[in-house]
Amino acid sequence: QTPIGSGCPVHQPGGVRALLGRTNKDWWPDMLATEILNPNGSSNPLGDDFDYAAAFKSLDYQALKDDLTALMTDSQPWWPADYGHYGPFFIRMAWHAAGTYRTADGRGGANSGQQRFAPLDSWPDNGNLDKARRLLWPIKQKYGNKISWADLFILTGNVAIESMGGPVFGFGGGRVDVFEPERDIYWGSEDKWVNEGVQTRIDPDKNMVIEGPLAAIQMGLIYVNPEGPQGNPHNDEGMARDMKETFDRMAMNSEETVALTAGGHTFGKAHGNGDASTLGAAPSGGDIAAQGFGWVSGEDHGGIGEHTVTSGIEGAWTNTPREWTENYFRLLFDYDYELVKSPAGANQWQPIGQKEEDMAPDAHVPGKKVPTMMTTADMALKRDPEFRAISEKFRDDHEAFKDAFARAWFKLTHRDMGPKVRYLGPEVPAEDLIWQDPIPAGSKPSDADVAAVKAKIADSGLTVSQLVKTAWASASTYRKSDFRGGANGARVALAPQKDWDVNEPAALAKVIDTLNGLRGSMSLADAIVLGGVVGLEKAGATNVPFTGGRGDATAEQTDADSFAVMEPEADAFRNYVGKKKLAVKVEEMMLDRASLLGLTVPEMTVLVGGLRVLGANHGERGHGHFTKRSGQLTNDYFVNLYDMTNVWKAAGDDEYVATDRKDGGEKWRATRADLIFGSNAELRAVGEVYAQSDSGEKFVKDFVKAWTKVMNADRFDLA
Ligand code: HEB
Repeated sequence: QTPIGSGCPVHQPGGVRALLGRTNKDWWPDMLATEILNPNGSSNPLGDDFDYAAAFKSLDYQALKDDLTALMTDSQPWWPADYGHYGPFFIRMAWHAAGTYRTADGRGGANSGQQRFAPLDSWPDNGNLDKARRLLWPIKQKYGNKISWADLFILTGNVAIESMGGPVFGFGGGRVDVFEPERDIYWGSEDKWVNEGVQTRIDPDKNMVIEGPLAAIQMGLIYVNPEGPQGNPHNDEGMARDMKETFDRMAMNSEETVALTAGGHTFGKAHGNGDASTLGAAPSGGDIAAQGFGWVSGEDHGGIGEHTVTSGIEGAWTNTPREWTENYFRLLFDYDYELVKSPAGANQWQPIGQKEEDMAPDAHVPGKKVPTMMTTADMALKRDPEFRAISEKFRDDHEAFKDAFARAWFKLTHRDMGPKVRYLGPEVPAEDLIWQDPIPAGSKPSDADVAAVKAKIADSGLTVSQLVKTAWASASTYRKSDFRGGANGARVALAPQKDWDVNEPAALAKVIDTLNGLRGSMSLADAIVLGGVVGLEKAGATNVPFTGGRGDATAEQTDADSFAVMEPEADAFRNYVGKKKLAVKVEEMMLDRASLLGLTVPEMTVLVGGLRVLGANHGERGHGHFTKRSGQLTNDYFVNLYDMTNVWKAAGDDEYVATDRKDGGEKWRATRADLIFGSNAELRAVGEVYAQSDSGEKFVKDFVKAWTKVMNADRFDLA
């Protein structure tokens, strides 16, 4: 594992890290190890049969929204609302829930309610959001399983915006809660938080770019450091660069970035009116009596209300912090700003010579007026030339700003929900949006059509290897993290996927052409999957299930750039390694891909073993092709891998050769992705089951089941 700060050139954007990095146990050694009770799965108390979509449909949606609206102004003594309105606080909660999303692996984001768990509940940037979530508890308690926490966070953000007169584009429910931390998410390997001065992740002088899939600039932040790169308020260029890079990694362009930041900071205030050093531990390290609250103030006044310290920055952005107005850009442009320190010692910018009517009301002391402020990040919206042009446009055209904010907010909060068919509720916008990866509805082919196309594929001369590779290429892009990719839509036939090296473009095009020539009215997406069925049946499997009804997307419905981040740098299932030097081991990438496909260890194992003997390897690569009966679905892969007459030796970069123990003759070649099934005790234990003499039938059955799971992973239309 390469330490951060080494400037290692393999840390390129878009890379994948399956490593755990720093884990909750590393951060909080005293945390109760509940995971020992559920080593194989989930601690979900609702059980596998719980159908959230059905529960949501029985929700009295308007009653819930009315309760949320009332909550906005129902100030509680244990956490008094600024300006008598919790709206801004809840917007920040929703934005921080959604804002951990990153495009490279689709992980993070709002769709599972992760903000309730470590490490996110204790990230310095999520300071005091424990209170926001607790304010929602009576409502969650009242509506129970009909609204998930994950949906509630986002809906509350929407209601907050609406209740302050802001523009909202819509809401889709359907986020299913998890009940434990998602341990498959890599959040970085640094052992210090941002407030402990951890190294910032972009540093041109040290040749450093943000590592792998990460999207935040320092450990414990959602995006950028509000005070400037590494806290330096004078690095204008670096501030804008950090904002562009981090927002890009969560699928936002500069216009969306400006709209979101300005729109968000139209509301509310920052909190730094006190001494940050008196704050107690974050929730995950907090005292048991604090009952999940963190950052408890050690000061006599309790550190609430006017004394709150969160980011350490103090003050409102506008003179009207509980209303949607045009004041953010007006104040940004109408004043020059000077650098000042908040009471907590943070760098922030204050308007020079501010008129009294432009000052903000104090959040708690009636009648008191205080200067407004801007963070260094806000200042970038006028100091960076590209941001400035957008900001000026929004200042001059408020309707354009409103529309851009509403749309960007909708995208921010729904980007990780996948296709629109997954959205629930009465406020789902009718308009299709390109980032939803729209797919026209398919129609289910009749049994007769399926049989006819099947027969034609079988007679087409396409080989088992061609059919299996093509179906795998199509379906295996799926990722459960943000529900993108998969066979539906047949985007494997469109740019950029058709040109990905891993897909062997020329060979793929031939198969697609042939399938297009014989599929009749069946969608290409269905024909590709049906081709896989034919391939498996030719290889000896029987009763391979097929569920038609996929649609075909067009190039216009496909945002090629947003698919580019999904290109695999390696694919152990096809024994493929691209030209780019990998930041992590190929077997770690295999684990990462299997996790994104939602596979278990046995499913991953049986798929690799089966795909090898079917001839699914990339190109002509014979590595791991441990069989003399190519194209037949047998357990030869495991039998030969565990054969003690072989001696394995490294023969080059990620290449291994097996020779016969007696005569020294070469027998097989393999990669790390093969040999890991022999060297890792757990993978070996599973592989041995498939190599046993009693497993022939089980092997085929399990392979077909896992294969079908991958082929149908994106069939949300079936649920
Ligand atoms: Fe924000 C707040 C920063 C973006 C919305 N912010 C805030 C603060 C800070 C910030 C520092 C303060 C906190 C305390 O409390 O202290 N942001 C920031 C940054 C960024 C941002 C740096 C990037 C550039 N925001 C954002 C967005 C949104 C927001 C995107 C949405 C849309 N915020 C917000 C709000 C608030 C804040 C609403 C207020 C809260 C209260 O009031 O509580």
